[in-house]
Amino acid sequence: MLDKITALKEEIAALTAENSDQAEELRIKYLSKKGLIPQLFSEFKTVPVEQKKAVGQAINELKVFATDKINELKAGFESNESAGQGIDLTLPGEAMKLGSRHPLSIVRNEINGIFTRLGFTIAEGPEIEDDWHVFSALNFPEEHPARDMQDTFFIEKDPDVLLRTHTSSVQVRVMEKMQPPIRSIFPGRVFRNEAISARAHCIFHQIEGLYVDENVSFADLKQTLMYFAKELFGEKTKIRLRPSYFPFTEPSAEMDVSCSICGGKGCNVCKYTGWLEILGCGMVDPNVLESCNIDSKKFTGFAFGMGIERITMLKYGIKDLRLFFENDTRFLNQFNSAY
Ligand code: 2U9
Repeated sequence: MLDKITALKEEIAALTAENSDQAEELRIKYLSKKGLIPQLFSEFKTVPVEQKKAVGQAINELKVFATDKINELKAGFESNESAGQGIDLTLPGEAMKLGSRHPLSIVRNEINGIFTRLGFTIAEGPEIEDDWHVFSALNFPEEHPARDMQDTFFIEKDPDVLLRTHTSSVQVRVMEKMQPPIRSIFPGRVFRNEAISARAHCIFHQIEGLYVDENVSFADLKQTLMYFAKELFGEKTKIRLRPSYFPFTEPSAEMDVSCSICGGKGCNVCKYTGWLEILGCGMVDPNVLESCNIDSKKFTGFAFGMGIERITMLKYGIKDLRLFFENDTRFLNQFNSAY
């Protein structure tokens, strides 16, 4: 009898089950009323008196051992199978974190929107350019410093393969292909060989504009840019034009807007002048029109150009331009827009 109990104990110790049904079958086999262990209690009657104490103790221990073992098997499945139960599947899921638009994209899209509402189309062109489209067609004299290695990135030591320093090259490409009326804006990345600082970067973004047709005048330029400034900075914004020089426009001007931070009263953003310089502009030089096969006796045009980084810094009071390129989410998450 004691041998039988020891054998059963070894058998039970080795028991395994793959699910709770199998564990229940084992309980029935060993512990139910007609199970193997209760049967031992029946056989106990036949045990000689002198062995009764030891055998009785062994059967009781076996029962406790078998009960613990089978409960242990069951418990493993209960915790597995109940996973997923008790969860309310009708609850809303965890919200996915949405990204936000880059501030440069927000401002570019806003500027694109203002000009497309005025009837301008948007044109894009290559970032890798040749000397003609970046300089020669735009009336840059041979010895002009902007052609210098200091400012322009040349590729493979070939002076005719370079990274565009402005998007004006796209205007040239459009004018070469189309006759007026032309009314387009040209957003894009540009490259200049400059040391990176809080105010300058070797890669930045521009939007330039061009309107060429019969009888386009400086008054059209002024009116268009005044509308643009009021749309971007608010209805109360004033503009002023100061004479300037660019190789591709004549006459040329720089445009200031009244400071949107202090309303023109003077603050540290406008350096206590009340004005912020936001763009350059002018009437397209007749030489440039002729370079692009447009009759400068019949057509005139105005053009303008602005740096998106600069406008974004002024609009949001951002002090360091390098923040735009660092992809720090603590900076980027602060911008949210329908654009
Ligand atoms: C053609 C004819 C004329 C584009 C112009 C500017 C003035 C200008 C600068 C602003 C800040 C560049 O990003 S910036 O450094 N741009 O001041 N751009 S007029 O004139 C053109 C362009 C193309 C065929």
